[in-house]
Amino acid sequence: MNTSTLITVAPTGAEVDKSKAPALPVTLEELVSTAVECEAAGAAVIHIHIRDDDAAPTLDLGRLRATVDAVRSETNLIVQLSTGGAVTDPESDRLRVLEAGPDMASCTMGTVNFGDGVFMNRWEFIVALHESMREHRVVPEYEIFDLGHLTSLARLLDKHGLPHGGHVHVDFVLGVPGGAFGDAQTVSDFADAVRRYLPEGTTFAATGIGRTTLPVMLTSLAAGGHIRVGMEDTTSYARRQPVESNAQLVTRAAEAAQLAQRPAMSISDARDMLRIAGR
Ligand code: KMH
Ligand code: ZN
Repeated sequence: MNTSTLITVAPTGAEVDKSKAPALPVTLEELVSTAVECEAAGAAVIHIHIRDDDAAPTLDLGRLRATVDAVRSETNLIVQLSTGGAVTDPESDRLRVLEAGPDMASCTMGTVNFGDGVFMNRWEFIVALHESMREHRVVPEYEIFDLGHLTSLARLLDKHGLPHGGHVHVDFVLGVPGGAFGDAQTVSDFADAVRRYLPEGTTFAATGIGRTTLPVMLTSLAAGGHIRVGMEDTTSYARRQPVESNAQLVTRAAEAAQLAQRPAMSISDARDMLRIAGR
């Protein structure tokens, strides 16, 4: 059982509309102040998607570089860029994200229906991303939306070797319409599959979309896993109570971790666990 809990914040995402969730950080200034608050509340990793001047999702490399620099200059957080982007983003742009020089990047392990869209992740693309991350010395977080994505990860590691740093860390993203259910049994089943089929020492985190946030978070804590929270995944704090800020979600996650006697992991312990060199 892990002693402390890695808390990742995913503050923005690509799907939530700023006009419907005014607390969503979409400008660089909003993102940096969110990062500062979430670090103080107990987050160790920030999973970043950026927006353009119209608050639409973008993978513009110049903006990504400026974002990495700004978050690094104001916080010690581990900077994880999304290579998932939005469902409309081409593979070439998603691969180029690594050129912005993050500590970590997401790597989704398969295609999944994503609401009315399709989040496309072909096998050849996954292999290219995995290998490019190694070349760029970026530590992956493997995103698991469905059980078959764990099968693909076992195959990837078997055929193409361990990622940069040698540690394998996965994140279950549950409750997406088209992916696995966001409930306690699914977290337990996925955690069991990790133990049975992935390298010893593999760590997992979990996040639940929308109203699945709490059962997924609490089960992950009970199962020895880590947690991701943020407005990318939920904009409701409770029934009829919109999220006021990402820090509010991180604070609740840190309190739950404390209650489980697995308090929020320090950034330096997170770097050790994920094998990310210090800056
Ligand atoms: N926005 C989703 C299509 C990731 O960041 O890598 C993909 C996503 C996963 O959010
Ligand atoms: Zn994301």
